[in-house]
Amino acid sequence: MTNEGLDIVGINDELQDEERLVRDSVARFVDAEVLPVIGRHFADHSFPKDLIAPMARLGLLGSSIDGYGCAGLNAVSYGLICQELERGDSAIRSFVSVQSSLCMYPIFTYGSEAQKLQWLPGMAKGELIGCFGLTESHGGSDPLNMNTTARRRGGDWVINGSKMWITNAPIADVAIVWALTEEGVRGFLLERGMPGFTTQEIERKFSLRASATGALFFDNVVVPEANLLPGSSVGLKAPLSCLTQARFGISWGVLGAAQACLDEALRYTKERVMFGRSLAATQAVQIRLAEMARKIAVGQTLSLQLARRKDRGILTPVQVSLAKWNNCRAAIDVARDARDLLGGAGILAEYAPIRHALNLESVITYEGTETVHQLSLARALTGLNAF
Ligand code: TGC
Ligand code: FAD
Repeated sequence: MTNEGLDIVGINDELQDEERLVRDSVARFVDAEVLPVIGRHFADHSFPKDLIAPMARLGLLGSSIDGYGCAGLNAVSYGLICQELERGDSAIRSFVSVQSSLCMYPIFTYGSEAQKLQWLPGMAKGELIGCFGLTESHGGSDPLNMNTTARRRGGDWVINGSKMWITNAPIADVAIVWALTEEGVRGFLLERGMPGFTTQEIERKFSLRASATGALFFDNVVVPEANLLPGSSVGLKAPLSCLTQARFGISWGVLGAAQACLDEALRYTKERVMFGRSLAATQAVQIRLAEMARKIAVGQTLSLQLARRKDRGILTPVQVSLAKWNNCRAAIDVARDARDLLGGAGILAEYAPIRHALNLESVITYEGTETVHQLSLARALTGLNAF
């Protein structure tokens, strides 16, 4: 369970009863079903598919959507879900981020009624899995520079190109694919089994080993007009709006990973005796533990503030950039420091910090690298675009 002793700024007191209920039920699920198996999946480089159905039963897939079989929870609850899942492993939170924020959100927000009915109830039940294809191999930070094209042919579209680094690609039933049309970027729903549409798993990752990451290939895939997301405007606005949802969740999630690392560092340094006293009784170690707690508390305060703004409909993308940058940086620093405090034991699979630290190398890169978020904030400050 989340260690309430680590709740320095009293986040728990600021939560509504329903939000606490959501957090605690996800925390129980993570303790009972994620933590016992995640080390094996990380070692085996395999995604724990068996966890999808129980997560769906808890209402964790598309949890912010009202209707279509979804739970209709608020933004704070979504944040808490991400926090608890990532306390288990970033791969599990990644799966839920992609399913909920990057696939169900655009179908709900930009899809036709027929598309919503076709996909959302099954995705909420975890019977249908989605992925989101924006990045291409020649550079993810600048997604407008894409080579994937969609050309009209009669009443259909013909899609050619490829996407790289796509979470859930190997297991997805549907891919939200962003392609360049004559008018600009548009979003399409590509279904597994469409002729010319193939996926390939990326193997031998040192990070997010329990996540299924892959590439998407499109070789003259014929996609009916009914599979265009009709409500999305031309350009990057729609995909960026999906990223804002997912980045918000990540800003909460990474703090769960950081909490797990601080928990482990506290346990270990209290027990480990060095030079006749416990490591935790030395000033240098105490200062490092206090630094970790400070970073987590600041991140939580920021994320809760932004979640309340999200629920009031006044959250801006730049605010989310600040939180994604701040909290990912905080979490990776905490994880690396926790790993160091465990000494040689810190590289063993028995302890969580090395796994979290390795995972966070991906999390600080995807959904906009640290530099991308720094430049977004600086652009807002200066009015000058330095990308
Ligand atoms: P920019 O000027 O920032 O925005 C273009 C237009 O879009 C508007 N906009 C939004 N509109 C609605 N909702 C939002 N949330 C919006 N965010 C932005 C914006 O107002 C603007 O509109 P207008 O009318 O002024 O034109 O666009 P830019 O082209 O300058 O963007 C530059 C940059 C670098 C910030 C952007 O390209 C970027 O974010 N790059 C990073 C790409 C990235 O993050 N890729 C992530 C791929 S998905 C992924 O990694 C999933 S991992 C998932 C997991 O496993 O958990
Ligand atoms: P690049 O864009 O090539 O960046 C390389 C370096 O250059 C970075 O340090 C970057 O900060 C820096 N840089 C770039 N531009 C500038 C600049 N103007 N000034 C200074 N420095 C700059 N994408 C999807 O679409 N869907 C997914 O589901 C998805 N899942 C992912 C899962 C994993 C495990 C990973 C690792 C990635 C995933 N991605 C996904 C892709 C991810 O979003 C990209 O990796 C990310 O956006 C960075 O793109 P890139 O890897 O091409 O790096």
